[in-house]
Amino acid sequence: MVSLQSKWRYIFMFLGIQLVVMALLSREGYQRRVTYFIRIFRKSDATGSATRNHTAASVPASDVYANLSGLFKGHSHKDDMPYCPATSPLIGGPIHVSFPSGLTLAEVQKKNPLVLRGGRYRPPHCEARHRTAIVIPHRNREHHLKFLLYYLHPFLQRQQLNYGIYVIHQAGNYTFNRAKLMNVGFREAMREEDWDCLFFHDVDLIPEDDRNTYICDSNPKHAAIAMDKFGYKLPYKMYFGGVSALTPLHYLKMNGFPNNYWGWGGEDDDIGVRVSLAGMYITRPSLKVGRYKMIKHTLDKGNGVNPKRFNMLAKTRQTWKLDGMNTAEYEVISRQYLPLYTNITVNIGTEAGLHPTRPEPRPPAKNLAGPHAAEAPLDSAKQEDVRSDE
Ligand code: UDH
Ligand code: MN
Repeated sequence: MVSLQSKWRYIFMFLGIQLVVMALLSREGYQRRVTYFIRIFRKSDATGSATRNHTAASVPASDVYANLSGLFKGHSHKDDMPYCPATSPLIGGPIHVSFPSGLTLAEVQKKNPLVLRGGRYRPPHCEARHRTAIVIPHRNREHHLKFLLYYLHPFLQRQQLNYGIYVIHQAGNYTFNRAKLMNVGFREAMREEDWDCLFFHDVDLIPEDDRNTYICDSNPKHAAIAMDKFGYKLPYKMYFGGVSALTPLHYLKMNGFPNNYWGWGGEDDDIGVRVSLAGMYITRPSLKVGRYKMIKHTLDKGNGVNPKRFNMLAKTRQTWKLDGMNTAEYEVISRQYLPLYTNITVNIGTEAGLHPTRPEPRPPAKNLAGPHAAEAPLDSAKQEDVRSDE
């Protein structure tokens, strides 16, 4: 038989426990706790479907042009506009990416009426907080470029950036050199505008989430950390390939990228090593947002695997100050301000220099020699200054 006294004791204990539970719940925010528990059940459901269709967030992937139609009304850019909000209200998260066969550049142009000549854009209703240049190394990938432009323009507009797209096209058929083209892109983009961030961007990588903001961090950023071809995760810890973002200061601090990696492979690892040799470190967005789809392709003609890459990589510590932005020699062949991007076609020469097959020029006749006639035609920066672009 339970006595009356111990009955009361149980009742008080029960009430006491209830009070403690209620106090705990209200201290942490009752609502948050309840939603947390509800989310536990939802979470298992969301991750289940994510592994099935490769979409990380529970938010459904949207059309990259959704959210933008409101911008087209009254779109004159004025000088006295307020700054854009710190987080763009146009950002929507996961983006649906597919590659329809009939797409044309004219259609991409029509979908992007606010993009100006040369692929430049500023938000129509506010002053952008960030100025970002996209630098794309390119040769014979027009098909990929078309898709990248289709997705990248609205992606950047959703982020309310002041941006410009530069395609650096390697002239001729000699072995491709991705990193040297980036050096060209850096110098040629900075020549035009005081960009505060440069995104070095493979032509075949399409971002799948617009929360992956194309602005720079305090250290060099590797943006393409979760590609479909690597199962949406980093292939190895030091990987720095695909898409990376550096401020002009970061870029110069590490003497830019190497010029001597001809052919496929190694240059991205060299760049990663340069970051740490220059006393910086690599930052990354979360795996959830740093997601990219790579347009399927095989190794290009003219970009065979570079057999010297491992030997070269072993020497980066000795070479990074001797080879890079300070020694990048090239000649701009043309600069075209196209409707969706600025195309810079460039001669980057070969391992043997800019004009390896051209016979030695004869010394100029005395009375014809101008101020630059005696200069070797190698220093492209000087040549560029002389020819002054349109
Ligand atoms: N690129 C060109 N033209 C070329 C070579 C390279 O534009 O001829 C540029 C382009 O921006 C490309 C980037 O350089 O995205 C990197 O080259 P890549 O795409 O060939 O490099 P990736 O690591 O190649 O993607 C992987 C080899 C593919 C073999 C897969 C076989 N299943
Ligand atoms: Mn590729």
